[in-house]
Amino acid sequence: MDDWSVFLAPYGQAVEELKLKLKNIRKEFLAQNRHAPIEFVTGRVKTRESILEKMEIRKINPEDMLIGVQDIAGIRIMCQFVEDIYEVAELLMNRNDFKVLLIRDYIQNHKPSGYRSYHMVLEYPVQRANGEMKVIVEVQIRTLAMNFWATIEHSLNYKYHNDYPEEILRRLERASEAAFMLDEEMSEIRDEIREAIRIFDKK
Ligand code: 0O2
Ligand code: 0O2
Repeated sequence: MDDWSVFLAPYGQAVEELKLKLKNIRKEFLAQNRHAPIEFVTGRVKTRESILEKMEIRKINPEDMLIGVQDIAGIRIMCQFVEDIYEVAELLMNRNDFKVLLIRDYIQNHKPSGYRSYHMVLEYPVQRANGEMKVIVEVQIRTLAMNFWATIEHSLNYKYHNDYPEEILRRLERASEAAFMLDEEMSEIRDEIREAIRIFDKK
């Protein structure tokens, strides 16, 4: 193994362990016939090339890499409803197998690009052959609609490198608002369903 593989190995372990734990939360809800606030989970470890590229773009010195690049290990949690995002965040905050270091709520304050998502930076302890090691993990929690928008925008970025023509920028903003309205509509429907169940249960 080269130096990078050795360096990245604990990050890979953290991602695998967290994915398993989060998927189990979903299973637990479903086993109890409850609505699962987690729809699905993905995870990845940033590649060496991608880490170096981010450092170059953001002018991060090598000694500041661990502070400057907090998403070497990344987990993405997809939810059906916006309310689920906050339920998942609460669940994560109450756990004692890792520490939540900081939260960035890009739902209450969406990015100028139109990006919406709820980010948590965790300090996750992994058990290695030489003892415990604390790894920084970025968790992004978003609805399926937010994920749809972010995935498309991310792909477009490969072509435009953040330098979008006015027309594309305008369309992306509109698409972001449309995705947000879709989430709001779905939340209304969710409330309707809950209300219907309550009425049905009373009968
Ligand atoms: P299931 O129950 O088969 O869906 P690994 O290969 O070990 O790195 P993993 O989890 O297999 O890890 O792959 P990854 O890429 O991290 O996560 C992909 C998971 O997200 C897969 O689930 C996909 O099925 C699931 N997924 C992707 N898109 C969607 C979607 O639109 N809806 C739903 N419900 N799930 C999606 P698994 O883990 O294979 O489990
Ligand atoms: P990749 O390719 O996903 O790994 P800062 O911008 O300095 O306030 P920082 O450290 O960049 O903060 O973290 P931030 O912005 O909280 O989260 C960074 C990650 O969020 C990005 O990782 C993306 O995954 C996602 N993200 C943030 N803004 C956008 C956006 O406008 N569009 C999309 N599609 N994703 C976004 P990377 O490393 O930039 O990219």
